[in-house]
Amino acid sequence: MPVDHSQCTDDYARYGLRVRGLNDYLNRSDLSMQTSNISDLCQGDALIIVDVQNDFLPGGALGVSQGDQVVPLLNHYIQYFRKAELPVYATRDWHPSDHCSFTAQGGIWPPHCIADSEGAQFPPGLLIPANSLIVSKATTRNQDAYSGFQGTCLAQQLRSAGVRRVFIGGLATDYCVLNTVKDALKEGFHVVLLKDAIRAVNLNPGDGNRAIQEMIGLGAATQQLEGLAG
Ligand code: VGL
Ligand code: ZN
Repeated sequence: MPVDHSQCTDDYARYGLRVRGLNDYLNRSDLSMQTSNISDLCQGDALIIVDVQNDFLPGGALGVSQGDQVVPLLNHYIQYFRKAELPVYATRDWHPSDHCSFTAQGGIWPPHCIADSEGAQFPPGLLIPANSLIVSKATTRNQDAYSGFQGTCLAQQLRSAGVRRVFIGGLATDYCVLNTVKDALKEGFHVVLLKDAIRAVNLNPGDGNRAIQEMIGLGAATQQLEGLAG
């Protein structure tokens, strides 16, 4: 059921809580959030960090160009969610060594994000809060999953935590971010794509930009830390 987020402020007022939005925090720093009717964080919001793992960073087994640049941006977003005491979720690709998506098994990818390997770890510079929920996906040989919702309990966990709107960033724009955003929308969540905190594989030139347009076309809002409207 669609949720009207204009109610968020009222909820806070009703429970006598201070409304603490992204803009409050940003006003205290030199960053500015684009003007948006959804720029204030409120109860029911969650951050989902998608597949920011060593193998997807430059030099990794499936390195995404400039993939490392999302890390400091995501750390900023994490800080806002932490200060607002809102939940943070992190998905990770977590494959067996003979996973069907690997070229040796007829898939299209080099071996990557093998469970427990160094390449599957989150980079040490990514400051994932200790109480974050980690969602492992594509953990069995015969199934791939680009979406953090596929074959996981993510939707259920978000719902039981009262989450209605998810802010999504990470890697890669044209695969796991795209499919996680699409499933989040299908599951009835409002979605804000963190446009500055995503990077694309771009197997075909323009894949990343097409993915962004597709997500927006399906109903995702966008937000970024700096600059003009995204
Ligand atoms: C991904 C390719 C293969 C991703 C995962 O996280 O976007 N891409 N497996
Ligand atoms: Zn994978």
